[in-house]
Amino acid sequence: MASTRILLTGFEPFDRDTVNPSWEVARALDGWACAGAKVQALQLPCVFGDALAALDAALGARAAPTLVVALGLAGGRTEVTPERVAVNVDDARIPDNAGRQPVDAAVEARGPAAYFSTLPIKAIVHALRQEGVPASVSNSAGTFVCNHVFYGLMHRLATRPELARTRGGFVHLPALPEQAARLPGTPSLALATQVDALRVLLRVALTTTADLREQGGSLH
Ligand code: PCA
Repeated sequence: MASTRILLTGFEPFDRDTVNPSWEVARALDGWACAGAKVQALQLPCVFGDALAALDAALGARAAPTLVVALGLAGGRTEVTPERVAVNVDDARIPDNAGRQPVDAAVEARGPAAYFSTLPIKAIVHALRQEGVPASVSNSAGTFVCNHVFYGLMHRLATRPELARTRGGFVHLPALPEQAARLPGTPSLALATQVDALRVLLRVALTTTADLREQGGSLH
């Protein structure tokens, strides 16, 4: 019997698209059990503020989750990319799904400039590559709704006593082949591969206590 929960979030489609791999992956894993924990999938609106309200409702609804992994699409990326750092800024190049387009606003007015992921991002990348899945550490989650949710999540884990033992982070995913078919030249990864990647990622996140020390930086 799985006694703890993993909250796995994905986003609704945005920017006039009809599908978002992050939600397709999350919902495919709803109910999946791993290392004594069971996945609860949650869809977040791609809307500044509302996305964090939906996250709050799920965090508070039951006992604290062991692990929270938020997923999002990074169109143009070729790999599964665990994010290293969330920054305290909303700066939207395009409107969100409610037409909001904040510029240089803080995610949390009194929050620190940034938070690091508490997922073992190096061990995750290592394990994914060993499974034959392209993966790299990403050093920027951007400044749109994904970074907003990542920062908001890490702020909650850092400041709410009941979430002190919950690990969390954010992972950007490449587009799906059907999206690449509509936008030729876009890199993509099949849904089944992305779902398998998340199974590996969640297992590593639940079973790794100290992260690997392995190069994951970039020059720009
Ligand atoms: N990707 C966007 C927001 C929702 C999503 O899936 C981002 O990277 O901010």
